[in-house]
Amino acid sequence: MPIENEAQLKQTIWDVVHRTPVLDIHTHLYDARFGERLLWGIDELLTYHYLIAEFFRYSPMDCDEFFDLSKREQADLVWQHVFLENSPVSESARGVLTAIGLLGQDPRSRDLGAFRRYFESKAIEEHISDVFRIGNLESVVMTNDPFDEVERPVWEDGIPGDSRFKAALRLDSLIISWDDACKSLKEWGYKVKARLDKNVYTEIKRFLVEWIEKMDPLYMAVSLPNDFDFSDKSNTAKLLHKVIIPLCIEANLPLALMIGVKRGVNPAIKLAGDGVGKADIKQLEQLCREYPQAKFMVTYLSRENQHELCVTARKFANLMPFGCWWFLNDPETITEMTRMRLELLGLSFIPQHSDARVLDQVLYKWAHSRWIIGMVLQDKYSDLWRTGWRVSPEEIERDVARLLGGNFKNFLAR
Ligand code: HDL
Ligand code: ZN
Repeated sequence: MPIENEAQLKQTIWDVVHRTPVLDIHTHLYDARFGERLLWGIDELLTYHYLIAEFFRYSPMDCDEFFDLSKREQADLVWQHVFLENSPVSESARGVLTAIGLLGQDPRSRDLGAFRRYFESKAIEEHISDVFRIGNLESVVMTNDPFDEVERPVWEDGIPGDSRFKAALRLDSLIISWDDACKSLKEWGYKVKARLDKNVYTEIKRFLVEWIEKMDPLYMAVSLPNDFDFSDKSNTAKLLHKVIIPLCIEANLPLALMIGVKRGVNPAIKLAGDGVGKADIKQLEQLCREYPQAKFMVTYLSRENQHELCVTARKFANLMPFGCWWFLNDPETITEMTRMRLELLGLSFIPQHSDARVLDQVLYKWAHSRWIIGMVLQDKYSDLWRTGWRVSPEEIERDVARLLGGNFKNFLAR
């Protein structure tokens, strides 16, 4: 049925954005096979490191004293300070309430005990299916680390996984701290030494090929500090050029570069203590120019890098910008970035990923993002409408499917 006017156009966009299943391309979720690594429930939601950072802004409590408490005691304190004594207006706090509301709980009750009883009444497999159904998720991509002592045995045992959870091979443990990784690889029987040379590169490649075999990852990924220099003589740079990028090309796997984190700005608050720095876009320009056959999925952590990422993506078709990462994952910045990307890149980008660490977070992260992406698309298609160009409902479905998963799948298949 053709769209007759702007009101119908906006309604069609809204409906399509909300009924199109999402492929969530970067999360820290795990399927049930990984046991304790799969976080879910209200106490995990309340002790998300984003909320812990906010707790310490309200409470003078000593950090070590807080972290010595049980998860439940920490959650009680976050609930008290971030939700009850101050209205939960931040994105992370509001998100908890959106998530439990979508699960049928009543945030108006403010009854933390009732929320806990709800989650205690759920079996994990049933809960996973509920979350995927309510969140309208096609699948999520995990962050998988061969050096993680809980993950390793699960992969080595070859236990079949849940097809809704895809793998991504995360490289930080291997290439950011090569000296530590080298010790582990030696223990596992690889002929490596701290000083990198051709033979060591060959062994590292063998290690990675074996893990690609085990995990069948959709891509490889690494997060890099804002001041990382691909051309320097660091082990990380050498390993990227000598092993990682060539292997990504050979295996036709994208390399996801997540650039701009300053790890441990305040180590006292642990995971919550990482900061952000603006990176030099010249690094990415050089990389895309030097490796035209490689496929780079890139997200920057600094708001100040977003426009130049869009401009650089206009220069290189092998560069796929993705997501509103971490400190950018809030309505104000998602709106700005999505609008900028549509205006500079059309539909050729991946607007969002959840980065969820707790299963239930995908509910709020995607509910909030669908709302914003829907609002921005309504604006942009209205702008298009005013030129006299007409779009059909099928074309809107095609376009939205690309943004919420199709562009990622096409980039993998390139
Ligand atoms: O390096 C990453 O993948 C980041 O997303 C970190 O895990 C960070 O702690 C995070 O959870 N951001 O949302
Ligand atoms: Zn992440």
